[in-house]
Amino acid sequence: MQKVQETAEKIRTMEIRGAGRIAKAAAEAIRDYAAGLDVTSMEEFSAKIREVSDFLISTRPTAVSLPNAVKLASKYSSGNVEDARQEIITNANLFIERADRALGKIGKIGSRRIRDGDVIMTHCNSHAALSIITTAFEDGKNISVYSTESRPRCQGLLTIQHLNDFGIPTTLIVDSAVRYYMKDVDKVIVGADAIAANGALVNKIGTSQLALAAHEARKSFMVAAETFKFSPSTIVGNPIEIEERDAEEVIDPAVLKELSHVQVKNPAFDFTPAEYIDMIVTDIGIIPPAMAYTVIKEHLGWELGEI
Ligand code: RUB
Repeated sequence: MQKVQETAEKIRTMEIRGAGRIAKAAAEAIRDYAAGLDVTSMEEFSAKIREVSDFLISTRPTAVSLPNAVKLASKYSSGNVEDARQEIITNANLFIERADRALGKIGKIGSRRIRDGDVIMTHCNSHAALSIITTAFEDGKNISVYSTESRPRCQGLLTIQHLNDFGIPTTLIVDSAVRYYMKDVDKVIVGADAIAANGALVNKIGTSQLALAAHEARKSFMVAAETFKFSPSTIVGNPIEIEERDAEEVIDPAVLKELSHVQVKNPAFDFTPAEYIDMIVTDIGIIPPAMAYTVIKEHLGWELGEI
């Protein structure tokens, strides 16, 4: 349980962050927990796996990759503890391998949509979006990037470091400069924390501003998302919860304490409606947002009765 608690803490404090990394860390934690679980009955085994799954899922509510990873990794059919344990180890490893391969596939598929000379704007720090950008660059395309700062946690600083390591010409801008620079951009590429069944995107707060500005300027808006970022429960209308984080990420608590009429809101993510999204680059190909339901049903393997 100690490793599970450590992983949960790292996800909560964002030492492990980004929907894809969170999902892989959760699968690893379930796998290692199952491997070391000392129980005498199948009932106890099932109860403990369920308890740990629920605990991990509660760490960051918006990243749908987390429940998807936990569900796929902790799947077993055997009624015998040793066989069920083995099934979980195999399924978790399979999930982690697929997640790693998915990033490469998204890079390959998405980079075909990047033209030589393209100027790309990105937001926050998405490994999937960066996979497309760096693959295009490694294919010899002469591209450059505008990266937002992504307040309050400034994940944009991770993005510019990554792009700099590849030698990709990059401009860092503050979040409020998105519309100002959109005229200089050819396309926007962002990642996803979740994709709803209706094709709406949930991603870092401010993503919908990029989408609106891109729409206004008639620039293409591309989302990079592994299939495990699609949210099955949205099929039946369940909303995706937006994580509200601490005020101290935005303002020094000592300063805030003196401002008795002020409150701080700090939502970590926002919604971008499907109508602003031109394409979603997944590991199984490029889809229009309207095809999100098909991905959930046919590629994630969720049936309506399960939700
Ligand atoms: C990260 C974020 C990323 C998505 C996709 O938010 O919004 O765009 O998670 O990332 P946070 P990836 O920093 O709050 O976790 O493509 O790496 O899964």
